[in-house]
Formats: sequence, C-alpha cells, structure tokens
Amino acid sequence: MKKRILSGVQSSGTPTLGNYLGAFKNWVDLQNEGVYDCLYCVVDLHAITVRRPPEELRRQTYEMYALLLAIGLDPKVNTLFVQSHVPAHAELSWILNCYTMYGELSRMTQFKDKSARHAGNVNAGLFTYPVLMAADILLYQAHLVPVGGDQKQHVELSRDVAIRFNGIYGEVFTLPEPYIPPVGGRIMSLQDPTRKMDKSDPNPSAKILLTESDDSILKKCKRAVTDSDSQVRYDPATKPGVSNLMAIYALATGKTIPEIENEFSGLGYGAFKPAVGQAVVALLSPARREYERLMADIGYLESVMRDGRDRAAAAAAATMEKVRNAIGFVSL
Ligand code: ATP
Ligand code: LTN
Repeated sequence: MKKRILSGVQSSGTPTLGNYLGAFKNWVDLQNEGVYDCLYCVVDLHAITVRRPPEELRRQTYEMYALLLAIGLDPKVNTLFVQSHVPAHAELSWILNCYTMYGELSRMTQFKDKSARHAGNVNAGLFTYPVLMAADILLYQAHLVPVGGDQKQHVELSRDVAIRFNGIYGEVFTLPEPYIPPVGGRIMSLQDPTRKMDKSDPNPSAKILLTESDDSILKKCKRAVTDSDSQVRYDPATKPGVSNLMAIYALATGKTIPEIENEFSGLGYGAFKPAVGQAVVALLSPARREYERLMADIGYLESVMRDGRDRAAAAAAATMEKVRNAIGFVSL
C-alpha cells in the first residue's frame, strides 16, 4: 500500500505566495512523485474560529478549491475535498479532545498569537483548533503532513495524541510526521520581514496573493522593505528583507542561493527587486488564468468536490470503525 499524505488549508481568504511556496508547491511535487496516496482538504471548519459572513465563507471555499486545481493538483490522482463535507472530522475531533491535555493546548504558539489578535472572540474553537487538525490527519492514517514551518508544532501535537491513544488501545493510528521545505518553510511579510506573510494580514502591501495581477506583483516586489546596504547577500539574521526575496527568487527560478549572489553581485537592489517580480509573475500567472476559467464553472467545481467527498468519506469510515470499537462504543 502507498504511504498516505494529508494536508489542509483554511478558506480564510485568498492564499498568498507564502501558502504556495511553504505548502502548495510541495503538494504538487509530492503528487508528481507518484509514490504517495495524497489527500488535500479545504478546512472550512477551522475557518469559523474567526467570525466571518456566511456568503464570504462560501465564496472563499469555492475560491480556495478552484485555486488548488489551478496550481496543478489533479483531482483524479489526489483526493481533493472540503472538510465539512465529511462529518467524521468533527466526530473524531470531539473524541480526541478527551485525549488532549489543557496544558498542551495552552502551549501552542498559534493559539497565543491568534487570541491576542482576536481578543474580543477567544472562543473554545480557537483553543481546540489543533485537536481538529489532529483529527484531520489521524482520520486518514497519514504518514506525512506537508506544511509550512508555523504548523510544525501542531503536527507534533497530533503525533503525541496518537501515541497516547495507541498506548491505551493498541495500534489504531499511524504516527504522522511533518514535511517542511528546507527553503520557503517561512516566507516573510514584504513590509515587516520579521513576521510571516499571512493571508489574513490587513495590509495588502505585505502579501502577494495567488490571484494578483502582474502589475501589482511587480509593484509590491519593488516596494518590499529591505535594508540600506544594497548588497544581494543571504543573511536572514541581519538582512531579513533581502534574504526573504532571495528565498522567493530561488524557489521561483530553481536557482541556488550562491548562484543568485553571483548573478547580482555588484548590481544592487535596483536590478534584483524587478527580477524577483518577473520571476513571481512567471510562476503565478498561468495558475491565475486557469483559476479564472474554473471559477466560471461552479457546476464542474461541485462535481469534483462531490467525488472528493465520497472518496474521503470512505477512507474516514474505516478509521472511525476502528476508533469506535477501540473505545468501547456500542455498535449496532
Ligand atoms: P491565516 O492568516 O488565515 O491564519 P495562513 O496564511 O497562515 O492563514 P493557512 O491556511 O493557515 O494560511 O495555511 C496553509 C498552509 O500554508 C499551511 O501549511 C501553512 O503552514 C502554510 N503557510 C502559511 N503561511 C506561510 C508562510 N508565510 N510561509 C510558508 N508557509 C506558510
Ligand atoms: N492548521 C493549519 C491548517 C490545517 C492543516 C490540517 C494542515 C488544518 N488541518 C491538517 C495540515 C494538516 C493552518 O492553520 N495552517
């Protein structure tokens, strides 16, 4: 049997270049390796930890799903689905809540960050968010979870919960491992290179969206915050802005960091920043055109969603049966 891969993305806004380079690009690469059984989901249950209008959530779920197809995920090869279409995620999440400790959840950095940012709505869902993520992963017996660096702690928690559960009941869950790219695991904000590029950042200049026009991408790269010494040299500690642009350029062109340092030696930021912009345009614009085509055909999107839901639900049912038997629920 092929090893399983599972990952997810929230339908909480238009995804950024950070989501693409940190996660989606690897989802496509792993699909293309052909040795894994891959499941990728749009996690709309996770998205409601922050209040948003119903119409917006619905639109963003279609958009995120269309974007996953547009960047090259093949719905025939992978299982591409929407989390709320498979109720077993919520069911397993409740169960795993009873095997996750308050102290463990209190240590999660994303909870600390998000509760500070949404101080008026620190709901229990924000706190138990990582348990739902553990349910997403363990439900499909995933071996590998391709995510950006910010999610490493959550994947490790999922693994700890699986170890605890298996320790009580026997080998019910596969133990998952995070898969984080060596470069690109943390793409930084273009305006504050000490913070990660976030799709929910209210400042549009800080992020490049996957649906952004070519012009706008070029402008944002030119205006990206860098230091004043003008040398294209990779040093995230003292030159975080230019190092971030170098990571982006490396991933977009396939060039190595020393090659890039060589290419721009003596040329300065005036030559480098427009080159980064062009590379990002070349990377993103084919996907944007495909995205626009797909969004005009909601009927097709829904038919692919249905197929993904059916395949995911069948895989989830097998795990849920094991879990129910292990715990001691009466089965009829
Ligand atoms: P939000 O701002 O709504 O919390 P987000 O931008 O963090 O969203 P998610 O939907 O939570 O995006 O994440 C989807 C995937 O993208 C995850 O694997 C996450 O680790 C990855 N990711 C998000 N931001 C970055 C980034 N700046 N660099 C690298 N990977 C990232
Ligand atoms: N928590 C993740 C999104 C997410 C996820 C998952 C990632 C939800 N379920 C399962 C990998 C596997 C985030 O905030 N980026």
